[in-house]
Amino acid sequence: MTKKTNAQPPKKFTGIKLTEIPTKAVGTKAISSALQHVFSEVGVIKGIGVLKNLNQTYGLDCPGCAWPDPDEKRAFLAEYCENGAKAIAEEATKNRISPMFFATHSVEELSNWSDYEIGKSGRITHPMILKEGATHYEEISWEEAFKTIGNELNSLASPNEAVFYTSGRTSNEAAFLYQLFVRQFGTNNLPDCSNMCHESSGAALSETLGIGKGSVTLDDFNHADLVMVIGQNPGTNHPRMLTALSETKKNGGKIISINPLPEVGLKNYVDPQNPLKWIGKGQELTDLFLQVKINGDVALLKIILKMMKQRELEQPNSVFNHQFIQEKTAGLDAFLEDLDKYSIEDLLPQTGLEISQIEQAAELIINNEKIIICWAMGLTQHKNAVDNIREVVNLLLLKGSIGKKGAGTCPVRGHSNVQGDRTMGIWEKLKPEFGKKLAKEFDFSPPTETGYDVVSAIEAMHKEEAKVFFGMGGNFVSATPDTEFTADALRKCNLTVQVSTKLNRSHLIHGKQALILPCLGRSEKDAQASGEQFVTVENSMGVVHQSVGHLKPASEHLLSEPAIVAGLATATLQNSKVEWNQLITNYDLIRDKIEATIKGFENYNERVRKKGGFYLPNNARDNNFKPTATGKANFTINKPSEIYLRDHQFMLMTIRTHDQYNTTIYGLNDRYRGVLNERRVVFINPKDMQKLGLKKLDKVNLISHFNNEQRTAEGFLIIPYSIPQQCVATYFPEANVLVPIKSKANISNTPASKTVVITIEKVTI
Ligand SMILES: Nc1nc2c(c(=O)[nH]1)N[C@H]1C(S)=C(S)[C@@H](COP(=O)(O)OP(=O)(O)OC[C@H]3O[C@@H](n4cnc5c(=O)[nH]c(N)nc54)[C@H](O)[C@@H]3O)O[C@H]1N2
Ligand SMILES: Nc1nc2c(c(=O)[nH]1)N[C@H]1C(S)=C(S)[C@@H](COP(=O)(O)OP(=O)(O)OC[C@H]3O[C@@H](n4cnc5c(=O)[nH]c(N)nc54)[C@H](O)[C@@H]3O)O[C@H]1N2
Ligand SMILES: [Mo]
Repeated sequence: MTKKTNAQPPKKFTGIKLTEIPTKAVGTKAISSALQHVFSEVGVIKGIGVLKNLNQTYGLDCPGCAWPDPDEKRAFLAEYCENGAKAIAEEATKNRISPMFFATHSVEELSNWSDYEIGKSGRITHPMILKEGATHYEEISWEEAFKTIGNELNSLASPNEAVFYTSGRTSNEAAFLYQLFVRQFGTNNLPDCSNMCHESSGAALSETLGIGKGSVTLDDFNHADLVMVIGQNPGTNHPRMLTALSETKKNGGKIISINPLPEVGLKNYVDPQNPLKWIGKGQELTDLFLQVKINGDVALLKIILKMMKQRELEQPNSVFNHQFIQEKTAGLDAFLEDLDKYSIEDLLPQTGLEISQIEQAAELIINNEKIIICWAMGLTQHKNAVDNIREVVNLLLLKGSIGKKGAGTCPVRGHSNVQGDRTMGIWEKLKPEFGKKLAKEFDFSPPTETGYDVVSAIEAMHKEEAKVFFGMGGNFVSATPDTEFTADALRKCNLTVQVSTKLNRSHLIHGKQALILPCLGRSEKDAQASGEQFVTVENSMGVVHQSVGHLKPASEHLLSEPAIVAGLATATLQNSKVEWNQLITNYDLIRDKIEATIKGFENYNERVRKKGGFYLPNNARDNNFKPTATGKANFTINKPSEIYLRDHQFMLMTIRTHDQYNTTIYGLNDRYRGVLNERRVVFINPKDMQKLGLKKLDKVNLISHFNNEQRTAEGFLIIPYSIPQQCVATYFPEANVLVPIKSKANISNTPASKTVVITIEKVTI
C-alpha cells in the first residue's frame, strides 16, 4: 500500500515581510511585477510576443479572467493587466516536467512540496499513469491511457458511478464535446467550478430575471450614474475592470464599494495602458466606501431599501420607477410588506456601519437613475448567498435600473470561459429543451435525472457511490471545501484522471489508479488534420469570440482538449453515432453542431470570424422577463444572515492574494495588502487582537465550528488590519480544510467559503 500523501500544503512559514499598504493600484510596480514574471518564466523575446497578442481582436483570450475586451478601441500594445500577464507566463513557461521528473520524484515526495513549488515545476510533457500500489508516475501512450479509462468506465455498475468535473478554462468546442460524451455515456454528473463560484448568481438571476447571466455590456459603464461594487476585489482579480470604472468616473458617475476590506484597487487606480500616467497620483475611484461586516450585506441592503421606501412614502414618485414596476415586475406588495418586518435598529449591528454612512449610500441610490451593481465571491459564497443576490435585484427593480443603457446586473465571472462552459451544457441539470435537441441531432436518449454537483460528487465518492473521477482541468482537491474529507473521497475512487497543463495537488491525491493527460494550453498552436484551429469562448458579458494560440506547443506529445474527448469517447462508447474523430479534424464542424443544438449560435462560424465576435441573446438586457415563472421580473423576499457569533467566535472569509490564480500560486506576495513572502497569515482587527491578548505575527491555529464538528488549520501569523471586528480573513486554498462539506448555500449548494465560523488559538511553543 502507498502512504497517504499530503492533501494540504506544507504548514511551514516562508519568512514574512510586512510593508506599507500601497495607496494606488496598477502603476509602475504592477508593470514591473508583470514583466518580471513573464521574462523569468518565458524569456524576453517570446514574452514580448505573448503579451502583444493578449486580448487583441484576433489574438489570444487571456486565461486570467472573464472580464470582456472593449468592442472597438483596444490598447495599442496589448489589453493586458499584471495578473493576466502572470497567468500567461504560468502557461508559457520554459520549464518542463518530463517522465524523468516523475521517475525522480515520488508522489509522496511531491506532496511535501508547496503549491508554489509544484506549480513552478513546469509544463507536463507526456501522458502519465500511477499504477495501483506504485510510488511513482510512469509514461503511458495515449492509446493505452484511453483504453484504461474506457475499460474502467465500462466496468461500472452504472454510468452514474462516474464524475466528470470541468474547470472554467475549457473552450466552447471542448466543453460541448465533453458534455456530449458524458451524456452519451449515460450520466449528468457534470459538476464544474461554477458550483463553487457564481452558481448562487445563476440561481438568483434565473428566478428573478429569467436569465442566469448578467445584463450589462462594457459600454454601459460609460453611461452609468452609479456603480456599486459589492464583495469583489477587481484590483487583483479583474484588473481591467478598473478601466471601466474609471470611464464611469470620467463621465460623471459615482462609485460605492461595499467590502469588509479597503481593497486598494477600488480606492485609487492608474491606467496601465497609459505610460504617461504611471508615475502620477492616480485616480480616486470610490466615492463612498462601506466597510460592511462579513455576510452583513442583506442587512445593509434591507436598510437601504427601507430608506428608499420611506422617502417614496414621503415624496411619492421621487424614488421608485412606477412605470417599470407596473409593466415589468411581479411581487412588489409582498416584498414591501416583508420589509416592514425588519427594523433599522435590529439590522444595523449586522452591518457594523454607522447609520449616516448608509444614509449617504441611500441618497446616492435615490438620486440616480442608471445603476449598475457588480459583485463576485463576497456575495456568492455564503449560506444565504442567493438571498444576497436577489436583494441586489430588488434594489435594481425598484429603480427600474435594468434593461436600459447604463444600468443592470454585473456578476463578474471568474474563469475566462466559465460562462461559456455553462452555455455549452456543462451542468448537472440537463435543460429539457437542450436534451431534446441533443437527442435529435445525435440520435440517442440523454439521461434526464439531475447529476452530482461539486459537493454531492464529493459526498458520493466518499460513500463509494461514485468510483471514477475525471477532471477536465482544474485542481479539484485544492479548490473544493473540507480538504481532508475530499481527499479521502478521491482516495476511495478506483480511478482518478486529470486533464492538465501543469502539475497540481490533484495529481498527488489520487484513486487506486491515476492518470495525467497533458493538454495544449490556450496560448499554443492547435494543429489538426485540416490545419491550425482557433477555439471560441464567452466572456462575462455574453460576447462569444475567438481565441488563437501562437506559441509552439510545450511538447509534441500534447493533445488538445477536444482531441482528448474524442479519444475518450472512441475508447468508451460502443454505439455512438457521433463521428468523434471527424469532428476534431476541423473545429468548424464542432461549431456547426453547437449551432444546431444551442440557441443564439446562428451562423456561428461566420459570425465568430467577425472582428470582436458576437453577443448572445440576453432577455434581461432587452427588458424582457418572459422566461421567469411569472413572465415578469420578480421581487423576492430574503433573509439576513442567521449565523450568530458567540463572544469569542469570528467570521472567517477565505480570499485570494494578489499573487495567485485560484489554486495556482504565482508567488508568495500579497502586495496590495502589504504582506510579502508568506501565505499563512490571518488578518484581524487590532481591537480583537487586544481582546485575545495577541501581538503582531503571533502564531495561531484556526479552528472551525459547525454542527458540533471541529476542524483545525495549523500555523497562521497574526496581521493587524483594517477589517470589522469579529471578522477575519485568510487565503484559499490553505484554509479550505476549515470549510465543512455540509456548510453550503441554500438553493445553489455553493460551499460557504466566506462564512466560516472559527475560534483562534494561540500557539505557545
Ligand atoms: N489574479 C487572479 N484573478 C482571478 C482569480 C485569481 O485567483 N487570481 N480568480 C478568478 C476567479 S475563478 C474568480 S471567481 C474571481 C474572484 O474574484 P473575487 O470575488 O474578487 O475574489 P476573492 O478574493 O474571493 O474576493 C472576494 C472579495 O469579497 C470581499 N468579501 C468577502 N466576504 C464578503 C461579504 O460578506 N460581503 C462583502 N460585501 N464583501 C465580502 C473580500 O474582502 C474580497 O474583496 O476572480 C477571477 N480572477
Ligand atoms: N475556500 C475557497 N475555496 C474556493 C474559492 C474561494 O474563494 N475560497 N473559490 C472557488 C472558485 S470561485 C473557483 S472558480 C474554484 C476554482 O477551481 P478550479 O478551476 O478547479 O481550480 P484552478 O486553481 O483554477 O485550476 C488550476 C489548474 O488547472 C489546470 N489548467 C490550467 N490551464 C489549463 C488548460 O488550459 N486546460 C486544462 N485542462 N487544464 C488547465 C492546471 O493544471 C492548474 O493546476 O475554486 C473555488 N474554491
Ligand atoms: Mo471562480
